[in-house]
Amino acid sequence: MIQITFFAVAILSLQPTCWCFSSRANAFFVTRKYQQHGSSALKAAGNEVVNGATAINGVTGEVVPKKKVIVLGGDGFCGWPTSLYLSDQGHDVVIVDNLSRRNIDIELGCDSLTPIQTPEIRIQAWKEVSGKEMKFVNLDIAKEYDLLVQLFQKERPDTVIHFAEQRAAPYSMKTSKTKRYTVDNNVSGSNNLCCAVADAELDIHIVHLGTMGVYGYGSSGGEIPEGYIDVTLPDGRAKNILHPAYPGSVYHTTKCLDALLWQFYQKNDNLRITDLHQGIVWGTNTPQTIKDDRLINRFDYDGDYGTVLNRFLMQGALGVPLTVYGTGGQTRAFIHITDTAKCLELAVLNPPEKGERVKIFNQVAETRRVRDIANMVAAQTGVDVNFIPNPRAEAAENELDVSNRNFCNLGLEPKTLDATLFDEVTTIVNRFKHRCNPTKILPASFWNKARAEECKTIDPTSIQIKDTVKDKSVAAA
Ligand code: NAD
Ligand code: USQ
Repeated sequence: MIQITFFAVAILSLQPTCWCFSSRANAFFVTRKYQQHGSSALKAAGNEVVNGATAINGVTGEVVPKKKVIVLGGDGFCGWPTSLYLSDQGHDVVIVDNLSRRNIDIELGCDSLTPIQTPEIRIQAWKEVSGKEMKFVNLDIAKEYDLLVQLFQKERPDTVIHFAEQRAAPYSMKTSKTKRYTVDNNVSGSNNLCCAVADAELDIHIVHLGTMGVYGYGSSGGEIPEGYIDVTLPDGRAKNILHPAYPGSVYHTTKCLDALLWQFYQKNDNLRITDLHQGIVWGTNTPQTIKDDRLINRFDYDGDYGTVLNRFLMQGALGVPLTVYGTGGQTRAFIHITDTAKCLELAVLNPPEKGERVKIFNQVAETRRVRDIANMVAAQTGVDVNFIPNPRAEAAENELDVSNRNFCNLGLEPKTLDATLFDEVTTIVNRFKHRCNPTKILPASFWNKARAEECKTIDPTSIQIKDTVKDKSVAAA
């Protein structure tokens, strides 16, 4: 009865350009296309009338059934803003994290440039600013298997988003200890997740954050499709297979191993799985994290965890020459953090059918060459571009052409690199630059002995933050 009333009101108030009804999981939902996305009138109607049974698709503006989502790794750089975004759209969110990333900060003697609060304070702050509850569970998904199964049985989620992996390529290549930790943690976590979903006997949709790096960065000579590729086998047999894996670090290798686990468990246990091959994420805050200082997102800037564009923006703001590795000829895929959250929402709302093969989406906005990005940041900030020996074993130059049609077909209009968005990051960096440890800026992990030898001239103590810059930031703090 409540739903009938709601849909009557929703239909009368929406004036869609086109819509239809369908039924899934015993609930009706409205599919419609809007001329304008994200109408606030629609939000008000949805939230008021159904009293929490629905959520909003922030990309298309559709009213959708609310989902219960467990976010593994929800304390991290991508997981935290995604959790807030999903909660803001009306979904029920439970965060699971073992805080290993915070412990690695201690191990490396480095910290997020932004002062991130404990999970408890973050969740309390979100409740105060939004009125919405989220739970936090401290659990190691790679080691605490029984607790993971029990959690699934207790919470009965519709979806589990899996961000909970060691995600830095340089950290994964640092020592034999970090190589082994990365494989143990990432592969065990993903295997445990699949086993736990099967053991819990629940129809849970797994959404995993993979990486563009599974395809490799050679120049394949054409567009990289989304996960699967048409090939011709000997004797002219046509086949569509998983794209060959060509990882460039131990970390990227774990994502290739994950991809095989998804294939196996989908086939064997009939699991619903979506694997998102994400490019390099940049930016820091989102419309949710800026609502309160206590919600601020992590910002990694060091040579192990900082990713290239955020590092360059930070270096530009500090007046430090930009650290371009080798010729800077590497072309990579990029996506802004606000779009990461939107892609996750689209994946959560569009699970594969039972029995469907693993859905694979490329989660990228655009591709850019590293030295071109450095030139953009240098032009904006006036710092020099410094070409330093490459600590990584990677192709000096590569082209990259990537399909992102799956997300675009679901309505995503991703943000591309632009000066206004650069300004947002620069503002954050300016505010917290007094927290930067300049000895952590240069690379400190080398892919092999030859790379380490070539990088011997790199001196971590050589980086000087311009005094005027540092004084100003301390005064502003
Ligand atoms: P992050 O390190 O900031 O977050 C990962 C979180 O997972 C951390 O909070 C960590 O404590 C937690 N975690 C790790 N192992 C765990 C375990 N065994 N049990 C419970 N929690 C565990 O990383 P991020 O940048 O947010 O990346 C999230 C995911 O997205 C990763 O899988 C990464 O590979 C993928 N990804 C990230 C980027 C990027 O540019 N940041 C790009 C593409 C893909
Ligand atoms: N680079 C520089 N200077 C720097 C830092 C990096 O020239 O100061 C270069 C690197 O040599 C590399 C490129 O920039 O060619 C990208 O490096 P990165 O550290 O930004 O990204 P990467 O190691 O590939 O890893 C990051 C995330 C990882 C994610 C991956 C997506 O840490 O979790 O999977 O981006 S992708 O690159 O598409 O595989």
